[in-house]
Amino acid sequence: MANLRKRPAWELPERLATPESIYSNRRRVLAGLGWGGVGLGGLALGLGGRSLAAAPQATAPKGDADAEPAMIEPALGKSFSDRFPAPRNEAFGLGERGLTPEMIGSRYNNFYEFTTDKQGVWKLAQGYPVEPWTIQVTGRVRKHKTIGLEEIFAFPLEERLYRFRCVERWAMQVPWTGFPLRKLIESFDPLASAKYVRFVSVEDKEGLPGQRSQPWYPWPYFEGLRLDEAMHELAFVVVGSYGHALPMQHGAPLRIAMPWKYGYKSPKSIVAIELSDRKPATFWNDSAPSEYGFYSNVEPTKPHPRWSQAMEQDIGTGEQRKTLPYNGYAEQVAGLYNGSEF
Ligand SMILES: Nc1nc2c(c(=O)[nH]1)N[C@H]1C(S)=C(S)[C@@H](COP(=O)(O)O)O[C@H]1N2
Ligand SMILES: [Mo]
Repeated sequence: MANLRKRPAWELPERLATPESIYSNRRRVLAGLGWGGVGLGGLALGLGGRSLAAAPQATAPKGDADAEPAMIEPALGKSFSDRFPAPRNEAFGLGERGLTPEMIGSRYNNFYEFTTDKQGVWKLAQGYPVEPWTIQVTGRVRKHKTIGLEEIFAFPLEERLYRFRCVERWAMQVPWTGFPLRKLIESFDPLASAKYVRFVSVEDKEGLPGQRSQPWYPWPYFEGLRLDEAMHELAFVVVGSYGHALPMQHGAPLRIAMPWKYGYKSPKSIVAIELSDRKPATFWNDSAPSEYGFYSNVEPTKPHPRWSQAMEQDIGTGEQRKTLPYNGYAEQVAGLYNGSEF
């Protein structure tokens, strides 16, 4: 696709390339210190530390991917491939920022169902079966139902360029393909008592090695949004990236993108959606409540207990830059909040 700036893969700065799993261990999790970010804990972001862009490059991973840059394979294979590429909605742009090269963003993932090693997710995720796939819709809706991929792909698709910001302070810019979450929720005919939406990701102890090897986590992954957040124009159901259906590592066959929130608010590989009158619990808030709130809007002045959120690093360019309130979407979403949300 013409919009892609191709670059050699594996340009990740050394520190970013350090697998988080080296630092995290079971005891830390159980102690409530949580996950993530630990691998970046040594960064002197914004403190006069040397520029990571200039830091020695990561040792190129050995083996197949390095020798022979792999295609980014849609988990659906050829299924629904006729829906791509979808027309781009120019209302959602990146300003002066460029897109992150696909080979970087799709080789550096958080998907704990496979592994906590960000560079290992894509390999373990290859070939994970996503057909057939069903989504159970329950709760405060008039239309309880089970939907499949035919229903999901019946929504008209569009491409949007979105910023993405992980709480671990890495950031990227991705062309997602999908449709507004509002359209999906409206199709369930929610009752007036529906105030929140809850998502559940796939559970599969046999097929997902990270669910087997990390039994201390409250699998399956679950997330939630206030209904007005979920109905906001920016809340997006994602079925594709870079002009094709999603590769597994990005959460095929469908995931959510909430670009003004930290990345963990965008659940992957969703199998259930529930509309509720009560605020749902979330995977990371349950695991480490002092570190991960329910709202989790990107906010540079609210430090994470273990690190400042003032700065972020672009995984494509290595650039360190100031974190923007609501990840740059303040104009669109600040009105949803009164400032007390955590
Ligand atoms: N089911 C599930 N969804 C998930 C996660 C996960 O581990 N499991 N990780 C979250 C986190 S912390 C981030 S930063 C993003 C990463 O998305 P990406 O790998 O597609 O960039 O997915 C989010 N959604
Ligand atoms: Mo994240």
